[in-house]
Amino acid sequence: MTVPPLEKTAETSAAPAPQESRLRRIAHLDMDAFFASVELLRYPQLKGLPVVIGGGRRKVDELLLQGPDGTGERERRFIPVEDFPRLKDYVGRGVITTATYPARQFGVGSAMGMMKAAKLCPEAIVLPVDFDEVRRYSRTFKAAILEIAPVMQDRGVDEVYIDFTDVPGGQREGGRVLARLIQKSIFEKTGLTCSIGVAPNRLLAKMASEFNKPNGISIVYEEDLQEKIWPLNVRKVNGIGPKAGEKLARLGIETIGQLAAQDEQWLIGHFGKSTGAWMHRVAWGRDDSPVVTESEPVSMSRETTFDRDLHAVRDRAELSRIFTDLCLRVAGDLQRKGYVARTFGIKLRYDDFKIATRDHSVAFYTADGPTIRKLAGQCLKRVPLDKRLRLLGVRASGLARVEEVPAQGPQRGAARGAREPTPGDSAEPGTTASLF
Ligand code: DCP
Ligand code: MG
Repeated sequence: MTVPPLEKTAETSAAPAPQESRLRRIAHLDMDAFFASVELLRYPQLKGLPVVIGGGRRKVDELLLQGPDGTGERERRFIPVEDFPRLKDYVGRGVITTATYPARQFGVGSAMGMMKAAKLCPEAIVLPVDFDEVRRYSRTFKAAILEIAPVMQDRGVDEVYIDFTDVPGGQREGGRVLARLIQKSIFEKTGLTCSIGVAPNRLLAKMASEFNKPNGISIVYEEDLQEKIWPLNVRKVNGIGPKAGEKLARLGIETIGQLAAQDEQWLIGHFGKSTGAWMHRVAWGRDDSPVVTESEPVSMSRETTFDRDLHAVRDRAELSRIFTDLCLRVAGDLQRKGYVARTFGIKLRYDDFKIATRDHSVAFYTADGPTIRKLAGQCLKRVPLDKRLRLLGVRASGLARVEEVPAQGPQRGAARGAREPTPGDSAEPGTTASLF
């Protein structure tokens, strides 16, 4: 029997409501204590204990596997808790990358010096990060989301935005039903928990995902602005950093509500046209930015504006330290995100606001900090360094995913890079610096 066309028409009109009548529902998902949780999968005996991730890449794994007498192989999950290294025994200048929630109860957390943390929680177990493992889980949890909701924006190793608006179930209970499904699927595939905030836009979703951490869901509607968002500190707005936060505090503005109460023109007067207007918008919970399904990044960079202008000769030591730090940060970003690069460059802004950039490509890929320092350092020889500097930046481009290029020893790479002739090396005699 054939279906008459009329019935088809009837079916169409009974289809789900058109897009316009749906609420925009955007989720922000953030993994809980991510690097630490990944370690707990490997060492389940540490569950519920204070654990911090930090310190250099030590051979903790091998030491643990061998046991105290250095002989024999031990299975990871049977290694006694007493054998793990403790914070109280740590000596060095390392900082904590993240901490499990039991460790956070002692006041220990991200970016805290390990020796300082040891005073707060001496018995906390210390493990180094395993970037390969972290990346593997990062890919797995994102793949689990994409099976359920196709519009996902990657925001780094442990967080994503997801557009729930047109996903089946995305509107039910304001997004809670779909959020639960995603949490369940991620847990089944990885054994890891995450927290999800669902809101009318990315701005509010990002704040909401923190409300019920760990393993929580929180749903925010437009009408919740006053009750749930306005009491928060302005620093909870993604984009208001320490400097803007301090300036707002000096102006007597601590909460988002206080920010919303300010006249837009007054904010523009203090922060400039675009930032002032943006602050006013975000304080009122407005954000139209779409969830963009991104392609691969083309470059990764770090830059810093100095507190005071620095001179290449007189402030050489300080500049050199900052430059090295930027290179190591770029290396860290590449490693964390699973990339290697073969073009490295620098950016300088002089005290007259003129900008100079140089870059340098080599025949091998690397994400090694000292190698990047050497290669970017060569670019410095090709820029004038007689004026004071306001800003210094380091950029890596020509990226490839680490698993897509053959393994190469960074030392060999560095040596080759250093020997490569670079056009323009002879420019600006007298102002070139082997300084850095
Ligand atoms: N990370 C880092 N350096 C920092 C902060 C974080 O390398 N200064 C790493 C370690 C974290 C991961 O990034 O595990 C994700 O950062 P989050 O801020 O999301 O922190 P966590 O996932 O660890 O904890 P939370 O449960 O608060 O999200
Ligand atoms: Mg997280």
